[in-house]
Amino acid sequence: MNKLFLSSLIFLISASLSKAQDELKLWYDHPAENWLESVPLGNGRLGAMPDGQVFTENVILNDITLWSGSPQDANRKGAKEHLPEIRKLIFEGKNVEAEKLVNKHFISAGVGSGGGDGADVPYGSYQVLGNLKLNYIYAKDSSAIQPENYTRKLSLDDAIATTEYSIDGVDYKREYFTSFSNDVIIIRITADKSGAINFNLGLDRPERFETSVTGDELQMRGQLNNGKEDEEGMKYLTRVQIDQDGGELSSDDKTLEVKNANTATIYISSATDFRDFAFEEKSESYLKKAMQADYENEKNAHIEKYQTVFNRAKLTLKNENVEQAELPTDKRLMAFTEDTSDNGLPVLYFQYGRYLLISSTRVGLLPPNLQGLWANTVRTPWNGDYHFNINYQMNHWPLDVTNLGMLNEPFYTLIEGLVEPGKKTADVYYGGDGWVAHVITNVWGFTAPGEHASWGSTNSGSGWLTNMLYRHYSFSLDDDYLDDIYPIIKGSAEFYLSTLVEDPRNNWLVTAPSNSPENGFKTPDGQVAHITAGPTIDNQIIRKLFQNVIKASEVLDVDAEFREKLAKAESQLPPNQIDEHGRLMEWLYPYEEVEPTHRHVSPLWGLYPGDEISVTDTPEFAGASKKLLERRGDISTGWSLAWKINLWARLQDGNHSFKLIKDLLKPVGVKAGNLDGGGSYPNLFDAHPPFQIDGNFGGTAGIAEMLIQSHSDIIQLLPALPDQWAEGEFSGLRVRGGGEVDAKWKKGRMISAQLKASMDHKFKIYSPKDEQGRYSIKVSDDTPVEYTEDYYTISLKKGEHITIILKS
Ligand code: FUC
Repeated sequence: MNKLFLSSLIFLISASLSKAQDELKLWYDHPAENWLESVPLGNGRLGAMPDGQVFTENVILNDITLWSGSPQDANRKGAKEHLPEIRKLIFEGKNVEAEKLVNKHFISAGVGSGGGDGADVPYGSYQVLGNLKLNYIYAKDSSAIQPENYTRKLSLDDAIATTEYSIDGVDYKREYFTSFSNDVIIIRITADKSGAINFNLGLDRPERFETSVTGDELQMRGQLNNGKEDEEGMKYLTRVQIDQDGGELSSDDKTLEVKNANTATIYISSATDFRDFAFEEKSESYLKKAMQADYENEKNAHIEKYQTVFNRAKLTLKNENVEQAELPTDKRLMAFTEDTSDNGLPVLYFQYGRYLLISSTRVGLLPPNLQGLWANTVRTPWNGDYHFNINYQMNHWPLDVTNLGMLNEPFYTLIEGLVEPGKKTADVYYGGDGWVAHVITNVWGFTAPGEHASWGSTNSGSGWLTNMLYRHYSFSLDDDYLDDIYPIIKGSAEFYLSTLVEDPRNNWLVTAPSNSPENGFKTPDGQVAHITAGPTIDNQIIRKLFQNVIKASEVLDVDAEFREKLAKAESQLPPNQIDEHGRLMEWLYPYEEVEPTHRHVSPLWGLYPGDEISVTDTPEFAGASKKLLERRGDISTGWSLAWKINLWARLQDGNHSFKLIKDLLKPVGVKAGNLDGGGSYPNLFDAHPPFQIDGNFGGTAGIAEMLIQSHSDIIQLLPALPDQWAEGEFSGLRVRGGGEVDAKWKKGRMISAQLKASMDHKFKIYSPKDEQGRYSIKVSDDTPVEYTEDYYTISLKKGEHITIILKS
């Protein structure tokens, strides 16, 4: 194919695809009738979800740091004295008896997470900050007028929401954003007739608040329950001021009122004393600075900051179903169940995941919790905490591949904060070295096991976390970062090295007690147990951890002796095993599962997010993984569907991944007449149910995984492209080794791709022999390219790039 022809082809494709790319928005033709119909805004600290009602609007406000509870020592004293007995019972096959002992002596002290309802116990809960309640007043009584031309929108291009309608001959517009510039929430109300804006507003929350007006400022302040006797927990202060043009501003002791204004801009500033004693001053200075800035300047600064991050990755799929793509988002979601040819919807979902990640975490602060930073109650499901048996990790799956690597910092900082408390937990329960975290944590550094053996004893949580810390290094190759994480990942490896025990049947080194996240099995005598030794996921995680620490110590040239110990122990870890049905085994022994379709697909960790099982290198285990995945079935909770998108992508079955995208996009909610089962709410929040943001992030990662893979340091382009996505393009997807890839494809075949190196690295690109000649590599200079055994290998220096084109 000649060059000229190729570039005109690429131009034509880009032109035909660009229309769909303009449409990155969620929109509705009616106000939100419940929380899950309203759109989320967030600047990584503050969140806002306006319902867009015409007469009485509620804007739900959030602050990612707002937690009840307090630090506590939840380690159960004397736990390790029971360890030998627990282990003995496990190895004698008396799992039920072992589980009883775990429940008695080896769970957290106190009430742990309060059964997931821990708002008033020391564990605490992430809580809604409050409600901004607005009453809009029009010239005529609400019973006499009806709004027309109503639209409500969230633009992902500029992170701004709008509500527009006409009423009684006046066009109104509200513009909302959580500013990435001056860290406040801003709502601007305009009308096309002067003096037409009339409203009053107040603030409240379900409990623990006082409101007052000082001068022109409405304040809400309070103190949450720390779960201890004095109940003196976290303090917060929210301030609201209005900047108006024309008309009058007045107040009583609880509300602000605007009459006959031409425009009104509402500024909401809020802060808590989480790690910050000067929070009252801070909330004041944020407010002042934002109000001093010109509105348009503030908005533009917000857009610019947001776009610098958001625009780093783009995706377009050719979409011929324009009619469906133009439907309001709730109807579009419904229509997708019947007709999946609206390729713009998965693209929107992909970019929405990136938007949500950018909006729910910030460098220097906290990572997204179970609901990102959007909660509407003081008792958030599962306390809106950080779960380590899938959820917290899944929240960060799209981070590197979709070019948001800078948001790894809060993920890292939370883990770093677990090291000191985790050392105590390691000692009190296991007499172990290093540090450990189990299944849950809060912002107070909780590392003890959960309060029930059936779910709370998984102790590979910290291993999984540290593997993700290393994964970020694989993408960035930033040695300073490796230096920072090394003590953390080493400490995690030290824990397992010091606490693994020999399984008497095979002399393998195993964790005990532990469990395969939340799944139970039948013991040979027909009883149900969870507690076991060496579940497959633990073995895979620890194997990877030891390998990572070995590699890191080599790069950093430290700890040669420790490296040897790790290598020796690694060789004694249990291998993956296949049962008589040809399925990958979940436990060390071929137990029968209690719930064959259990949502956790833990033994497949080695396939994704791990990489020890792959179609190319370990086809036998890939086949056994597939059999297990088939046994689990597709339908499950939101995050489980999302995990399976990634798993099928690793099995290189794009059509099956696509089928799971359809499942993840199944409408859930009051109007869909469906409140059960995984899927998506009208605002495209993931339904576990209830709302849990992990599925959004896992789905985004899954779409990326279908388009590009780089596990085991091998780049695979379009490894799991479904038939439905025959034509498209992406840019800015990242691969391990510090590379960034742009690609275009047509008729399911890649026509051109570019790999840019952001670090010096030897890249390997998979191009199987039977299709040899399918790609030729055109290099920007004379860099040599090797082709051996299915792979192109090419060394690039930082800043260099290569073009990969379809060979004629
Ligand atoms: C894990 C899962 C549940 C839920 C909870 C928040 O424990 O097993 O399904 O997602 O986290």
